[in-house]
Amino acid sequence: MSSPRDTIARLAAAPLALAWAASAAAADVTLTASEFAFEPGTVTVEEGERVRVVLENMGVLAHNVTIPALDAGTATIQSAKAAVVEFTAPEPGRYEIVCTVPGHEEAGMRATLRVE
Ligand SMILES: [Cu+2]
Repeated sequence: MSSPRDTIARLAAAPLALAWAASAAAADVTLTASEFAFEPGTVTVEEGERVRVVLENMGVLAHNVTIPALDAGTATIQSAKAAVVEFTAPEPGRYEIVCTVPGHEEAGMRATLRVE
């Protein structure tokens, strides 16, 4: 059972908790892979934001998501599987997203990470 005093303490702490949540921005992005493309072709996030990219492999071949400039990427996953890569958005600019399975980038598996 919580006493009225506990309730008052919780209410007093609430604005602080909300402020913290607002400053700890995070972006959830889903990228689908197929032969041979990523959808969407551009992902936009904000500098300093924690980014969580979920790769869904909708193709028949194995694919991955790799951001070479950030040294970040998912494992290479089979058809109908999903994988996650998390990173902190770097300074504003455009960063290449590719699939590193041989031949796939050349065939069109490229996207752009835009950091604002
Ligand atoms: Cu691929």
